Amino acid sequence: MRAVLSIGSNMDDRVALLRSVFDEFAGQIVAASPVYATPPWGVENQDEFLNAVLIVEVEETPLGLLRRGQRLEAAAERKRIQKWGPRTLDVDIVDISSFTSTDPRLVVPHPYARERAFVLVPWLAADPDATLAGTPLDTLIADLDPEEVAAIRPLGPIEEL
Ligand code: A4P
Ligand code: MG
Repeated sequence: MRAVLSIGSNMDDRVALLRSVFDEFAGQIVAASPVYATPPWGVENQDEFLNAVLIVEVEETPLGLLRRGQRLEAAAERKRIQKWGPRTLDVDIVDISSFTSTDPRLVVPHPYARERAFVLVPWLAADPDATLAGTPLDTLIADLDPEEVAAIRPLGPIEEL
């Protein structure tokens, strides 16, 4: 099963926390975006995020993959204090090939993906041919606020940070 993961951090050692996800999926990563610095979305009065997108090929079920991400969040001592608020590590499943779900435990495609430059811009970098529910990513990005898109700033590949 091929899945698109969006990972983000705006607390503690952000690069090390993102790296923990790259390490977890080592050998299963089909493509990865650079790491981007991104302004906080949703709740704006919090620190800048680092974000990246990984495309992984894994054996487990979608819920198994969700649990794997949640184990990484737990290892990062992630606390759920505020929706869209500060976090050490967030691992979201953005999309899974040939799979959709409206189960609240796992909504796929991720309901906010199409509104989030911090997801779409890295995803396009990782996979220029990607589509979300049939729409090419560059079309979705063209519908976003250009200032929001311009604020997504590439820092470089995780190996170089
Ligand atoms: N869940 C359902 N669908 C999914 C899915 N596709 N992937 C459930 C992952 N989880 C999914 O998530 C709450 C529940 O969603 C989980 O129990 C899971 O079963 P959570 O991560 O505990 O809650 P949350 O993160 O506080 O809320 P939410 O709405 O998931 O926040 P988001 O959407 O993750 O947004 N700004 C920038 N620049 N960069 C960011 O990375 N991230 C957020 C968090 C806000 N602003 C940001 C960023
Ligand atoms: Mg989340």
